[in-house]
Amino acid sequence: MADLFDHVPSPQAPRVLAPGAWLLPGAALEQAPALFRLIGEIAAAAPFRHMRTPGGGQMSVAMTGCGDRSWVTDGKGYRYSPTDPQTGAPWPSLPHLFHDVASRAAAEAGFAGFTPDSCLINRYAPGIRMGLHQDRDERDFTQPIVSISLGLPAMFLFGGPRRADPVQRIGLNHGDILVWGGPARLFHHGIGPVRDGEHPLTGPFRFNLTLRRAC
Ligand SMILES: O=C(O)CCC(=O)C(=O)O
Ligand SMILES: [Mn+2]
Repeated sequence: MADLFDHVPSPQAPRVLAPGAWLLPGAALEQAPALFRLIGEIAAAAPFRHMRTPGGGQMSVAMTGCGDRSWVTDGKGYRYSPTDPQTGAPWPSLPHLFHDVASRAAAEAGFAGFTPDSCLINRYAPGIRMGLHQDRDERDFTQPIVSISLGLPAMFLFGGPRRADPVQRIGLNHGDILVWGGPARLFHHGIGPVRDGEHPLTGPFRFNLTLRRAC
């Protein structure tokens, strides 16, 4: 009967991508259904939206967030806001499960004591990508970024401190966690175009939870 389970994904050994950067394959598989349910609850209060960029464009990735503050962009720039500009209300609180999964992953990657206060939630439809960028709107760069992937697979582009540095291409699957901090904290990164597909949990989408210490 073993072959019945051959295709059930399971956590695999962590892989170092650069000093301070780790891929933890399948580390959130067990919690994925609960994480996805919580995304639905958050989105009921703070709906996914396509935010404006300072340059007048629009983000193609749909976003929402939770926590004491969440990342926003509009004509005034990039920043963390304690309230959802769309509703004027505080963001939904950061679920304990988000906190626990992220802080356990961070510890596994060598960042013990990570206490996120913010989570940006990204939703990618097929064809949508995220260009190379740095996460640099947080106050304390000694704190890592923890990124949890759910649903459709994607290609993570992981560069270096300079925009022109060579880029590694790392396949991300449902339940994978990435952690980058320390010497890799300001490395450029992005997501290649998500391919068409249908995931049993998330349907035609990839979701990404990015847990941060914003303040
Ligand atoms: O979707 C991802 O895996 C990366 C998201 C990201 O880099 C961000 O939200 O800043
Ligand atoms: Mn980022």
